[in-house]
This record gives sequence, C-alpha cells and structure tokens, in this order.
Amino acid sequence: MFINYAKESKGILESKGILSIIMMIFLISITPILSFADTGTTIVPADGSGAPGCEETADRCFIPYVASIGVGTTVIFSNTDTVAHTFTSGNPDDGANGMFDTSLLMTGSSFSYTFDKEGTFNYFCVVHPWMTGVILVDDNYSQKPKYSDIQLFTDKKSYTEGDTIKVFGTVSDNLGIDMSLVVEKPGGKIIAIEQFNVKSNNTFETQIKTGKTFDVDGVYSIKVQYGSENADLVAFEFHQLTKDIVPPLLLMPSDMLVETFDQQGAIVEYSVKAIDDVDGVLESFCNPSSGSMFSVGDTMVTCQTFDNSGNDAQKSFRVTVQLDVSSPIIPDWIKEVSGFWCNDEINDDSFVEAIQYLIENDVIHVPLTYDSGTKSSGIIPNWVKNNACWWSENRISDDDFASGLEYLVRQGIISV
Ligand SMILES: [Cu+2]
Repeated sequence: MFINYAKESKGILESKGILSIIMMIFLISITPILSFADTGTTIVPADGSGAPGCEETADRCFIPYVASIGVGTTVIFSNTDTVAHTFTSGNPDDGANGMFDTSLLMTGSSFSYTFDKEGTFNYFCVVHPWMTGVILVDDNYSQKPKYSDIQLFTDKKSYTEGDTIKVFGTVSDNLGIDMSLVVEKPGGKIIAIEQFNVKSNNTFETQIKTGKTFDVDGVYSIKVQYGSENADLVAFEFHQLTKDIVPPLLLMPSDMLVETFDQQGAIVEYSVKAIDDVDGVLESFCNPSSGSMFSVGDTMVTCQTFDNSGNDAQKSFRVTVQLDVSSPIIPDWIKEVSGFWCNDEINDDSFVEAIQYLIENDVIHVPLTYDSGTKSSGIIPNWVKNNACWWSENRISDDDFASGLEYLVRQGIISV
C-alpha cells in the first residue's frame, strides 16, 4: 500500500540513489492518493502545487485539504510532488507556530506526526504560502458512523460478448478506504471481485471486461460495498452473440428424364434454390451446371451451398438422358399447316393447338422432355417460326423442324 511505501522511501533513497528517485517519482505519480482514516492519514501536496493555482481547485493544494482524524492518529506528510515543500503548522499570515514542521521535505521524502489532542490545526508550506491545509482532530472520531451514500452506474443497460462494462459513481463522503465490487451472474453466482480506489473528489470508476465467465444470457448484477455498512446495486443485461450453427437447406428438383434425338446428349436446364434460417435466400452451386450438355445416360448433379457462418449443405439429383432412336415422324401434309402459320393465315395459338393435337393423336412423334424445371415465357421465338417457313418450303430437313418442336415442348409452350 501507499503508506508503507512512503515510510520506506527514505531508506530506498539513501541506498539506491538517483535511479531510485526516478523510479519512485514514477511509481508515486501512478499511485492513487488516499487518506486512510482508520490506520493513519497520509497528506500529500497536489501535483504542480509549486506554482500558484491549486488553491483555486476543488482539491486545493494539500490532499486531503481537510483531514479528519481521531486523537492519537499518526499523520504522514509525504512529498509526492516534483519540487520540495514544507508542511508547517500555523498559517501564512502569522507564520509557523512551532507545533510541527517537516522543514524542507524533498521529493519522495515523508515525515510523520502523531496528534495527541483534540483541535483544529492549520498548516502551510513556507516555500509556497498559497498552500494551506487543515487537520481536524476529534476525540469522538472513532465513534462517528463511517457511512457514505453511494450512487452507482454502468455506461449501458445491455452488453454482449467482448464488451467492456464501465462502472462509475459517486460517494457522499470519502471514507478513505477501498471500494469493493462483486459481479454476480443470473442465479447469484459470483464471477468477479475487484477492489479499487475512491478518488479524492468522491468519484470512482472501474471497468469489467466480459469474458468466459459471462456464459449465460440474462440479468447480471454489480454490487459495490463501501465501508462495513453501505452497499449499492446495479443490474444489466448480458446476451451472448448468436452463433448460426444450423446448415442451410437446398431445395432440389425431382429426378429428371430427358429424351433426345442427339447422340451427344441433351442440354438440360434445371433450377436449384437454397435458404438459410439466418441468412435467407442463398446462392447454390451445382455440377454439371444448368444449361450444360448432359450426355446420354445417368448423370448425378451435385449441388452445394454455404451460409454466411460457413455451414454448408450438399444434395444431388439424377438426370437421365434417353436417346430416342426412332426418327421423328412428321407427315408431309403438316408442311401445309406450317405454311398457313408461316403466311399468317393461322396465328401462333392455332399452330400450337394444331401441333399439340397431332402429337396427342400420334400423327407427329417428337422427343419428350419431362420436368424441365423451367418456366416458359409462352412466347414462341422467331427462329421456330422461321424453321416452320423453311421446312414448308423444303429448305430444311424434318429433323431440323423437329428440333424446333422439341424446343416448344421443353419450354412448355406445347404440352404433351
Ligand atoms: Cu511548497
């Protein structure tokens, strides 16, 4: 603790020299300044009090400015500042009264004095007369309630993994002791205990990092205890980050049967969708891809998708491409019907109706494609009509015309 350090400081100084002085200034400058009412009181000069100005601050030039102690308490005057000061009983106007005097106290040095009688004792620094302080010695000091109201806050009401909880507040009276803090998780189990200083301006602050001990969601509480009697409580919610461990779902087509006249196989189009409980609709990747050439026989199409948390799903379906060895049978007089369409004597719908009628009644035989998985726009492409025109004029073969009809079947424009 700070007191012990101050008591030993002279010895350290004498034995270790300059390096120790530098070390000690550093240590003292980061050591919080407290008064310990029960075990003794330490009074220090405010940092930089060698220049005027501290007398206008809330803390004044000696900290604490007013030290309340009981009879028999030993006060330690410790020079934690970077310049020499004196702690001299009396006041700047009347001068030293001879009760106590540290004389010129160098940086890092301390001086102790025990107050044996009640009274109000003023003191000052001879070198810097704007520095004044008061010591109140009270015979009943130990019987006084060591009680302080506490106001306790957290910077937020809700936290999640990785957050730092800022805890801060004020006390009505500085008891000169450490404040203790306890964090409880839902169910009341203590997961953290900490001790920290109350500052000389009656405020306190500390931080709690949410770590592995924050392992359930719910309402956590922070309790601070200050002195033997008083405590305050603040609650906050904690939620773990939600982790997506559920894989996405692939929505697959049924197995497909495709007929073709082409010995190379058939172009097969299909559609695969993927959804995820967290990420919504996802992209999927299939091999072989939709719209590629499938050779005659069975092909397993394997599809895969990933959600944004790296969970994956994999599914497959079968595409069977069947070679239709029979040649398309299209009676010659159908050319006449194609000619009607070509010359706009019948419209698209009538042509489709005619072809459908002839397929259904086995007058025309074309390869069939089941469950193509694609939705047609219902519009007959120009090239199909061109084919019909050319075929009616004997400019293209029956097979070429049949491939146009096959396209219409696959698109669902002609249903069979
Ligand atoms: Cu001084």
